[in-house]
Amino acid sequence: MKKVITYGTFDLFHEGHYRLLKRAKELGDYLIVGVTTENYDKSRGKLNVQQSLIERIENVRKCGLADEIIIEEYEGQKIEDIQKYNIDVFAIGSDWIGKFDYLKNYCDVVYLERTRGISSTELRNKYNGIVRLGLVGNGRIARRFVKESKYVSGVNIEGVFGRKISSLRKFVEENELEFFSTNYEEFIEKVDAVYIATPHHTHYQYAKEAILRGKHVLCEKPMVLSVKEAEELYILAKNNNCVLLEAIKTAYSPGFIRLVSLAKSGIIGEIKSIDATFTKLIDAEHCRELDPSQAGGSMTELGSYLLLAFIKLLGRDIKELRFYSYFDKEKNVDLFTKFNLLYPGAIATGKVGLGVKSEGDLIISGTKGYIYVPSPWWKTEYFEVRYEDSNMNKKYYYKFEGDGLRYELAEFLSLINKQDLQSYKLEEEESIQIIRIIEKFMSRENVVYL
Ligand code: C2G
Repeated sequence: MKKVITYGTFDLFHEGHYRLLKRAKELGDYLIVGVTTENYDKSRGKLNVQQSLIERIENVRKCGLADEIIIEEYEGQKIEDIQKYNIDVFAIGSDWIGKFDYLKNYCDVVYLERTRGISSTELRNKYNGIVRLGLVGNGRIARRFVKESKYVSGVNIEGVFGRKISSLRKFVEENELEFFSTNYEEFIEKVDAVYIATPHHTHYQYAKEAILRGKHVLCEKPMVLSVKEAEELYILAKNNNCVLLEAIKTAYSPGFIRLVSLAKSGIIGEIKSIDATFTKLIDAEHCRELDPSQAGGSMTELGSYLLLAFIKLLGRDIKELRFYSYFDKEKNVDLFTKFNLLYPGAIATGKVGLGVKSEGDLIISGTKGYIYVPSPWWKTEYFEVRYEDSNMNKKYYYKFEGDGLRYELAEFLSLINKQDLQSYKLEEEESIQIIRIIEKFMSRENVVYL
């Protein structure tokens, strides 16, 4: 008897799951399905799983394809199961290609092509709670986003919108999507929500058109480049019952959320000063990050992360603002900017650079002690609370999974599911204030030239 095994979360059981199990079963005579526990999913960084283990097991049982159902509880279990159950074939979807090659020492490993779209109405009626998402833009970040999305339950990336057919075609093949389109209206009709990852200056138009057609929008930072546009979009989103979320990934990561609550709990006394740095040396001549016609520059590219930390920790009441910048004079883009935000009773200093390198850490100084977050603080994972008496120091660790895009996606989906238009992790007013400061910089108001 040929025995096949496969594993999965099987949350919100759908046609993709069914087709996978059917083809897995056809590879042998007896199919064992491993369903993941909540703890195991947590440990592998899978977010937004909506059904309980019992419900998910029931989903698999009801489909009638499994001869036996087991529970996957820990890392390394697959090897043990394969030996214990005398397995001949391990099967899994092609979104995991390569990942399970190590099992070839124990049995055959088969990657079955994943089911791409769930957009046809026939299938659609059967789905519950799965958001069909479209990507606006097919650059580096969109690619990373697709990879991260497999760690978030309840979403299927259906298609991509862009301008160049040849690169769109390649993107769709490489990322196993259902479709691409160069026509925004047509693209928008096929999805429930969009992730906008195009150059900054194009966000506004894409977001607006999506919202006007009732689609939820997750938009890369800076969402837009002026307060007027931001306010307009947030109002439009509300009127159209759409979630509009700015994708500053740090804001949604567990480590950063804990850091903010801890710092504000008084553990270091009153916060008097914050220093944050984020630099990323860019050497390519013709890259978007340094292109003035695409709103490039250190502040527009990286400023949102620092401003998020300052506003989360010290609030929106900024009394004075000054930027000190080193510009590429020909291009009129800032290669480095140091800026001060003066608050009543506190000061925040940020440094961003695309042409200057520095240590990317964050220090929150208080009247009783300080918090040190080592580089890369924007992927907040580890930090220390330090005091004069070092015996009192404390260390904190929260895993930051992957490159963090899964956190913003999980928050976005959870808002859609709860029909909640506002995230406490990044409130509308906070997002607008971040954009206000970037806009001030772009107007060159309060800029001192180095
Ligand atoms: N799948 C598919 N098509 C989809 C969605 C999922 O073929 N549109 C496949 C996946 O590739 C996987 C199975 O269905 O083989 C279960 O998917 P999930 O429930 O998302 O579980 P997953 O996170 O892929 O579990 O130990 C767990 C496994 O390593 C993977």
